[in-house]
Amino acid sequence: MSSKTQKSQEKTMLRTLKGEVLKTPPLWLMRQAGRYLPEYKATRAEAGSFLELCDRPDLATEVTLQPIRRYGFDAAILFADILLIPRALGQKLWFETGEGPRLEPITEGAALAALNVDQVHKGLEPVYETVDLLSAALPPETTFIGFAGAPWTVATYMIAGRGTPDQAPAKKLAWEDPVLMGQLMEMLVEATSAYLLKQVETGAEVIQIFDTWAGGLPESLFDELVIKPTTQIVKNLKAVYPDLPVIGFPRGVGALAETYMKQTGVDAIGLDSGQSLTFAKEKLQPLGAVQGNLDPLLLIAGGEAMDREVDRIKQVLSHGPHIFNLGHGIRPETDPANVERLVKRVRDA
Ligand code: 1CP
Repeated sequence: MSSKTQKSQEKTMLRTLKGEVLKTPPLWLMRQAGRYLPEYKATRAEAGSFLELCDRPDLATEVTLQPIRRYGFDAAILFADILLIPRALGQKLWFETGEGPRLEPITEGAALAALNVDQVHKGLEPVYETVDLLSAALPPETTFIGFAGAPWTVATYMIAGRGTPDQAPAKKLAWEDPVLMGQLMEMLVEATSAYLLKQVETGAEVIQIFDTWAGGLPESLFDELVIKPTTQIVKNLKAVYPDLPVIGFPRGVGALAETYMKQTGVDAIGLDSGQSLTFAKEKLQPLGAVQGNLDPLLLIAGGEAMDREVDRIKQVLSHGPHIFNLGHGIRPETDPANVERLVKRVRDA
């Protein structure tokens, strides 16, 4: 074992992912780099646009480091976006100011055939350079998380051409044209596996797979669109890096979280704010580490209400491996002082 590996084995996040139960859980927050921080807004303004920020390794590195400097989180997550994969496959991507992402929707075979999985690395080169810069720049105690969107969640944007409240366009396509849906899933499994393997090769120590829209799928679609593609990606990653810790975040899946952990082979699972902590303690922690699940709105409210919930989450999950986090990303209107208070509470109380 090299000295670099030896040192990284001691990081609290990696220890927890291996099943160790620590008195103080490691802590990081989804979307910890983002618009609630004035320094993020300044760097984003310097970049000119969100996509330009993703494409500038120096600036993407800077915004990844900002919350680490400010709060000393135990993990840093690569600054990028789940929609960079469709763009690298050849689908046009842009952001409408104040609205969100837009893509040219994929509704038929011809649009899918125009995408090219063989060129995926080329479009993602700036991300790999960011990973490389970060693996040299991060403090030795900070775990470096790489990530990608899960095929189903990425497909919901590729098919609708934008974010949707109920993912109806993608669900409808899955029922109406399962063959096309299957081909899209296959392409995304291949591209995502290649993307994540390259992130690990370049320096990421942990991988998180974001399946934001996994909730509310009928069980047959859940199996086809969430379980199967995720299982294949985990298998592809572990075939090359057997010890790589993988965190799955299938948001909003309730009791199916247990099936997800058992079938996909992930080492840990992210808990959304609606997940039952008793269920997590009894059914999920015996299978691996759990991560979550403070309500991001409570981080806006702050104060003693937040303190009480932090204490409750820590207490209920204290008998098994636990990574403290939110149930979803930090919202832009969050006061950075509340994040400071949260960090103190998790670590000191
Ligand atoms: O204005 C801005 O600065 C852009 C806001 C923003 C940011 C900060 C977007 C656009 N993406 C990101 C970064 C990002 N996205 C990260 C970086 C690391 C971090 O700090 O966490 C990560 C992990 C993501 C992942 C992501 N992007 C997800 C999955 C997690 C989640 O939040 O549910 C999803 C669904 C996206 C799509 C996306 N990108 C951006 C927006 C506004 C959205 C949501 C679109 C929608 O559904 O309305």
